[in-house]
Amino acid sequence: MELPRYEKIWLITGSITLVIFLVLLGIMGFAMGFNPSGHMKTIAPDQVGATPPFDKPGLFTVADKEYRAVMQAKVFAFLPGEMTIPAGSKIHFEVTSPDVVHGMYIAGTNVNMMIVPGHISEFTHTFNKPGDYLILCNEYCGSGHHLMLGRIIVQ
Ligand SMILES: [Cu+2]
Repeated sequence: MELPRYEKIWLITGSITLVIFLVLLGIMGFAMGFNPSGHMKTIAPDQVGATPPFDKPGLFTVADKEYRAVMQAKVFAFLPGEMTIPAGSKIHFEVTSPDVVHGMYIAGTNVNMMIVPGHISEFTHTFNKPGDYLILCNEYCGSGHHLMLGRIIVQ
């Protein structure tokens, strides 16, 4: 069957675009480590304050230069709001929300999670460069959304 010229051009352009998209998706997923942050772990949102480990949010040492950050994203703060680690440290983040949907984006990194009530979001990141890393909520969560900030100080 002979296809009209413009239809051929359209099909070839579409196929090439699809291949480019899939290659980029593969590079982002496998080489750059971009992954969905949800690990399908759930928690009762109204029981977050009474459910370990979220009843005691904080930064816990796992090994040398390896930490576990148990965090709550709530209106309108991150708990803990400030963490200090040495450069080259790896942090395993475990974050949940007791109220509404929040975001957790750490500026200058690829840490960018949606924090959904009832779910535990997890992500691991290694902070190689010393500096002051800003944690931002990037899901509009209410009137104090713009005040919802945190800090990670890498020394
Ligand atoms: Cu917010």
